[in-house]
Amino acid sequence: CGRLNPLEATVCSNCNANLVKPKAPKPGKTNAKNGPPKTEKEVAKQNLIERIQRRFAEDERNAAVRAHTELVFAEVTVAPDAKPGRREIRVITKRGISNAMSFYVGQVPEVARKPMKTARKPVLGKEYLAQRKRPPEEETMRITVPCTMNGQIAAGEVNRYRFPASKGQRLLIWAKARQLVPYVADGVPGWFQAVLRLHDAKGKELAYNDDFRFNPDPVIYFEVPEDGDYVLTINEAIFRGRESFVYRITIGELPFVTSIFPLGGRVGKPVKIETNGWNLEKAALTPPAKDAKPGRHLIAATNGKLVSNYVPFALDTLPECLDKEPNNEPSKAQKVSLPIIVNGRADRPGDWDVFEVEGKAGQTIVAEVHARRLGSPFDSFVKVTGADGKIIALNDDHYDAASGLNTDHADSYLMVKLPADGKYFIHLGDTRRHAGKAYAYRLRISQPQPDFALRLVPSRIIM
Ligand SMILES: [Ca+2]
Ligand SMILES: [Ca+2]
Repeated sequence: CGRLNPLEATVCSNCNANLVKPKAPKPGKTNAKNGPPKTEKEVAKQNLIERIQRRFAEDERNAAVRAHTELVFAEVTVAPDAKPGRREIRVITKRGISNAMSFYVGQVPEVARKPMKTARKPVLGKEYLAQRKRPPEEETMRITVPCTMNGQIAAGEVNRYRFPASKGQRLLIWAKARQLVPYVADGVPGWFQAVLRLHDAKGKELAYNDDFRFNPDPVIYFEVPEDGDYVLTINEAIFRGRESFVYRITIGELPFVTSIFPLGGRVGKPVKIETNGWNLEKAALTPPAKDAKPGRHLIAATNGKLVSNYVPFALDTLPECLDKEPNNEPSKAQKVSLPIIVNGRADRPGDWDVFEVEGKAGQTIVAEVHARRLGSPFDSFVKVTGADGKIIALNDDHYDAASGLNTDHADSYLMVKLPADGKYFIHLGDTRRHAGKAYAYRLRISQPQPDFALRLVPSRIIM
């Protein structure tokens, strides 16, 4: 039936067929039939075969999901000068190309837990049978900071990491979980909803994070209050678990950008970017290259060899300006001429930014916000009023099929045909009336800009 069984098995665990025991050569020895390996390449090949055979022999897979019963092992060598960041891995076979999986090149020493061997099918009322029986010595792993920890979460499991830290250390603890496997088809929610907790040596909880803003992957910034041992734990929010619930947590005094302002600029024009975040004193943000094209670019701050998280930065071709207070009502509106992109932010709770434009009867104008799509927590709400104060158009959220992992379509878009010549006011605020340094936006007010984008779903086709 093609099922992979342990080497010592005599009967297939799937179809009960008798199995012929493979004659696996012992490590370091060779099969007499083939003779001794002659070249370095042949030795390497034989070692690889032995490693693969051991891997399969050790695997006792009885996965709850059929997709997890087929295995591919890949060996990856990271070049010493490889830039930290995300790569894509796909499996190419005669039958086609697989979907892409994320693989990250890290920048600090790494540790990995033993892979999960079994996740027996949960049965209603007997979920405990699906829980992995991890040996006690595997529950807590000792690490030294900085470190990137790789692991997997089984049902009901909590993984612990114990490390010594010194007073005054400013630790960034940053988990990747949903970023690694964004969608699990039969999960609700359809991803590993990771939760981080930090405890002192006596077990007192010192820090906790479930989501970082609207991103389900948690981030903790922790200033170490005294020398001692600390324990970091990771678990699933409702203690679900399975093979695909993999994580990477990085801990260290690493730079991390929490927000930038403005969120973008005009192609070819220099722009001064304000950067907020953690461990950024000696870090410098690298803006897009001078000849970068319009679009969304990912930029990061670097501190020596250490690279922060990447944040989006938009480049557009239209003229730009900054939001100028006071502009909270039509009588104090900021006058702008079209087309324009306004870079602004909600400075204080309840802030409104109002912009005045001169319109012509029959003219069509568009007001579009880029905020959430550029990593801002700002949840925009836009309305257009005439000189008489009457609302002629409004929008809270606009669906954007190109918005990727972001399922919270908080950015606004509206298109309105002006009824008469005269003044019009575009009002912009945060739906929840929140404010702060991070609550930045880019508001485009312009004529419609017809365009199209072609997208292919799914990301692979097997003929
Ligand atoms: Ca304002
Ligand atoms: Ca909104």
